[in-house]
Amino acid sequence: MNLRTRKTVITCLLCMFAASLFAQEVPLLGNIYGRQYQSLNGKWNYVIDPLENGYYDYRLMPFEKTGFFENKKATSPDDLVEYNLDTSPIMDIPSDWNSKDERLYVYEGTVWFKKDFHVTRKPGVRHILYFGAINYESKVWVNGKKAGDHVGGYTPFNFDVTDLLTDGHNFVVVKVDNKRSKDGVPTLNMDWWNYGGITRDVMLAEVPETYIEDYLVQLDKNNKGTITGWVKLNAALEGETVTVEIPELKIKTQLVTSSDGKASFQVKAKPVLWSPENPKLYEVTVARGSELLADQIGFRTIETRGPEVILNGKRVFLRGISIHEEAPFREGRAWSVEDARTLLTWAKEMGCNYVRLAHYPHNELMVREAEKMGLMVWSEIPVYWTISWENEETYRNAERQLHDMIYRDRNRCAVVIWSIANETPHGDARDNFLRNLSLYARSMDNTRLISMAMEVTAAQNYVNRLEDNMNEYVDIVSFNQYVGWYRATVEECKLMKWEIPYNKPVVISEFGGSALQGLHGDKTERFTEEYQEEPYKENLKMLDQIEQLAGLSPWILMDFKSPRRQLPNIQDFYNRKGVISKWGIKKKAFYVMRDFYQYKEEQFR
Ligand code: GCB
Repeated sequence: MNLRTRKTVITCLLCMFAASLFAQEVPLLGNIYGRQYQSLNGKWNYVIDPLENGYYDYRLMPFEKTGFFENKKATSPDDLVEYNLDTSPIMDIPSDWNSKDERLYVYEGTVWFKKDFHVTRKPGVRHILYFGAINYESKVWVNGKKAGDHVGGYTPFNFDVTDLLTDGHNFVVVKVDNKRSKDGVPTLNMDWWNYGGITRDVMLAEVPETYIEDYLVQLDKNNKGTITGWVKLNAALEGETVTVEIPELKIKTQLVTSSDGKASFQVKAKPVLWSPENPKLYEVTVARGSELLADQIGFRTIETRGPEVILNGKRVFLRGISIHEEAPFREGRAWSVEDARTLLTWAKEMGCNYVRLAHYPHNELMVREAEKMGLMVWSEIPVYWTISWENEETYRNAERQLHDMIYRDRNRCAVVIWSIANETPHGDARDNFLRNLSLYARSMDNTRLISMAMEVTAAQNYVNRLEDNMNEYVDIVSFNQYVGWYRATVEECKLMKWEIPYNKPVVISEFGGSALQGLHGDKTERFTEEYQEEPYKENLKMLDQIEQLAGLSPWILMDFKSPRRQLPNIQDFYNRKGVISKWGIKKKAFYVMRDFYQYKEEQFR
């Protein structure tokens, strides 16, 4: 063993020793669904704790040893224990609590969750507790001992809990707090429901002591005849052999890790390229010893050329629609494959080849389904409206969410755009914040396009001019605009001129209007389907005049819950800008979009 190898082995042993003493957050496991895991979805007990009495004592000092995380039981009739997680009500996880318990409909605060589970301990096996997402802040204990904390409601995280587990019965307790805060990401104010809870899958993964932490397999950005990527182990071990196989392309390549535990590769290949017309995915396996990860991966290139978006070397029009992670046919958050399929099938029926997943990273299954169905994806972080631009902690939080979004989905060829913000106010502090985010995104992934939803909220003498210092830092110029709904009249659409002084593709990230599905009347009567149809018709004519127009994602596929939307009998806490109702009924505007996309498809054929 040479000196360098010896040094890395020692570092590694020290890391393993440290890890064996306590639980810790570890880098996210790539491809969680391709691993060996036990699902911890299902029945969890919960306790509503508005005063956080399970966490703080009466002097508001956090409990160190006692607290609801202890999951204590009275052991004698005179024992005083003022909670009982076992006999508390039960909630199905994943879910948002707002739609599960009337008392929690508009609740913002702490809820405790507890789940019992069984583990068979085996030598050489580590256990990683993985949460797809918890909104917004969470603290996790296993068998009464701290596993870790997390902030941010829409990205996954995981802890190595091996040394907290016992052979046989175990329990996990999670304190979830969805209180909004000024310095949070998102901040206090937003136009969607602040669903609280453990909103995505929970898994306990089993990995060997040294395991494949993550990998990347993609088409070379500059060479369609080459597949490139890397495999990374959790330990900085040199000389380890890993294998990447793509049987259908007759690729089997053995790699050897360097001292950082990473091995890169490049192989010649001529894959059938993934596209909306042919969303071809290849079976890919990444293996080391007995550990094998299976994935389905597609290959494509995406770039811009002047005002054009180019997919696999060919100009494409992004026929899109915006979507919130809101469940179809029931109240609450969407989280399952079925939810994803329903929403995305509607988008396909409209003629889409692209979806804008707003305003935060959606669950991984949604992105995977979009990929299978041939839908390109815009993925976004909740840097929304007016967040605390000058606060460093807020920046770190946003950057962490951006990192985790890219990290989770960088093997998904369907994702073509990373969006760093939505409708943010101009100013130096904001420019600085977003510039840093954009540079960070590019440093993590230079194979995709970067954008953000800018805005145009006024016109002078009917001239709408988009000016934003962030132009330099995006590949696609996107903006939201609501002519005919929030400003000007539908008739004025005809008079509007658009000046976008940038030689880049323009994608209109939002436009639209509201209608209560089934409410009919004159086209001058707000909230009727006829009224909603008009801005759609007129905006499409108006926007199609924009020279650099390369795509659209009107607002929005389906009605969604929002506390901002108060109008009784019309809104009832729903933003009604959906072109489909919550119950799957299409409004008139849906068909306007479908016709337009038919025309665009023909135009770009
Ligand atoms: C917007 C926002 C979106 C809102 C929408 C609306 O510009 O980006 O989050 O829901 O307008 O309905 O007002």
